[in-house]
Amino acid sequence: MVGSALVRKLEMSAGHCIITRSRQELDLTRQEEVEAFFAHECIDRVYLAAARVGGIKANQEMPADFLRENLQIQTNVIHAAHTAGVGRLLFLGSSCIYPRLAEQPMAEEALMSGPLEPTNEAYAVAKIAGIKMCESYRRQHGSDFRSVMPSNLYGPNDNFDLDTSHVLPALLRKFHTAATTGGQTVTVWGSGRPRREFLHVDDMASASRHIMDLSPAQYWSVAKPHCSHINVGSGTDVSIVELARLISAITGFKGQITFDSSMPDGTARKLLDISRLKALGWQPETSLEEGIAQTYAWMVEHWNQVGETA
Ligand code: GFB
Repeated sequence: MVGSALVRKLEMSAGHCIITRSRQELDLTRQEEVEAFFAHECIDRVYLAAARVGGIKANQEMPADFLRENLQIQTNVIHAAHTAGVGRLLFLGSSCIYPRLAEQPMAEEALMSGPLEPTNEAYAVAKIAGIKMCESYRRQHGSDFRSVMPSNLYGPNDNFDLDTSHVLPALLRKFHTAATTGGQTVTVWGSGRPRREFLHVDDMASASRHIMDLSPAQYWSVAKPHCSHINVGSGTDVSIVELARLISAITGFKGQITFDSSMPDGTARKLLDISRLKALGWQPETSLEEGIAQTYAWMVEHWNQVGETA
């Protein structure tokens, strides 16, 4: 999802050549394959968006996979980029790096100030390691390796598999299915009380490009050597029940919303402090309503491919 949005964004301007590899062509968990790729291509800038990602259920059920694969991918890419002399790298993390009880909105300085949320601790630990790798390569080798921490992302090419997806695509699928098949109820996991901040993936791509293009002096005027990451979010959050009502209205569902209290809530609230991002001159453009309507249209248009997932 993020990779394809980055390519769409980069294709909008000339003057560079975009090099991509599909998962089938290059397995980023294989160190030798990654080293051979960087040795062969002449790469100036790297957007490191590749990761094993998933919603609350997938994170809870497969912590070993989330920890191992993300550590492998980012270690291989960051070190190979350094060895090949890549000029600049942008590592994409996640807002789950912050402590589960972090003060809201969460500033970059909240990193490692308290215990993590258990439902995604493994993934968060991998992402924290990625930030610290970028900082360490800068300290030891002078590498211009930067990090951005997005809030919950959504948009075209999202994962709509109900077992492994995040909440927004899951609810789009559930409400659409009920609305088009005469379903009377839609079940939302947990209490509906947790609050999340959602950002359209095209805004994330735009913010990533903006941060990548800043001069070192501009970036490091805001980023700090031991706290170098920049939060990227929309600046507002909604409760899961508010999100469900919004998606219900957009899909035209007329039935009842019920809650499955046997499913976990996860972090009570995740709202990022985006002061650093604003100081660097970037603002989000897509409202949640517009973004959901656009993603819903995309899902319906690609229903054959979406419907193949569970
Ligand atoms: O998006 P989500 O899976 O992940 O869930 P997190 C957010 C909230 O939505 C939780 C509730 O309180 C879920 O219980 N929810 C309600 C649902 N209905 C559904 C549903 O049908 N599917 C899903 N998936 N959730 C993830 C982390 O946390 O966020 C990752 O596990 C990562 O590590 C990612 O950070 C951005 O926001 O809780």
